[in-house]
Amino acid sequence: MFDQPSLAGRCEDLAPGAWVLRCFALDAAEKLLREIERIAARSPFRHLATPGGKRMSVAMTNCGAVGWFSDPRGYRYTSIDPETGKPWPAMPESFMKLAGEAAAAAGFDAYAPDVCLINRYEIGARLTLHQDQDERDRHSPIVSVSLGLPAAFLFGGLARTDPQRRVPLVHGDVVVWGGPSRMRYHGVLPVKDGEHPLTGALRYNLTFRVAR
Ligand code: MD3
Ligand code: FE
Repeated sequence: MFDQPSLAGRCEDLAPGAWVLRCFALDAAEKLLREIERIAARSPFRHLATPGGKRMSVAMTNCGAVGWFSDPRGYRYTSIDPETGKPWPAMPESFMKLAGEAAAAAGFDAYAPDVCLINRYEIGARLTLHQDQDERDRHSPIVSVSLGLPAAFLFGGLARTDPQRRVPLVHGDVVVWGGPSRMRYHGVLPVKDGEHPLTGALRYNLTFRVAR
């Protein structure tokens, strides 16, 4: 599983169960960005409040059968976008295709995510160290796709205080987090000032999950 010859040079293993697929989403990137615009036209990006009442610096929206949401009552998945009162936009075919191909490249067959959380980072936006533990299914991998400005990703262990590694993630990189890496602590350092030809001063990250 770690040394598939067809992926030599493209598939880096970060840790058991975690693979970086460099450039995997490059060809699809422009199509993905157009889909993000269509999704955001129906369920706009918003800065959610944490249960502690702080405004998150990352703006978020979702597509799929459910969407991730946070407010002073807590973190949860909802089938209706609380801001529009309507279902979250459907997951585009191009999202499903890319996520399925990435999961398969890392050895996970028949990947069927029911949500794609879309994060939008302005310059300086960051994600503090956390675990993704709001999904009922903790066995299926999470697939993440980076678009636009680069970022430094922090990759820790299963305890908050475990040492962290910094992994640079650039436009087109895809990461698959499964098995023993699924519950690792992780975060994103503040995005540095810059310009990307396709996104300007923004970074986007898609995270596909099996939530229900
Ligand atoms: C490692 N997003 O939305 S994706 C998140 O770049 C989130 O926007 C980051 O963390 C971003 O929750 C990082 C990479 C990622 C996602 C899930 C993981 C890394 C992970 C789950 C376990 C271990
Ligand atoms: Fe996360």
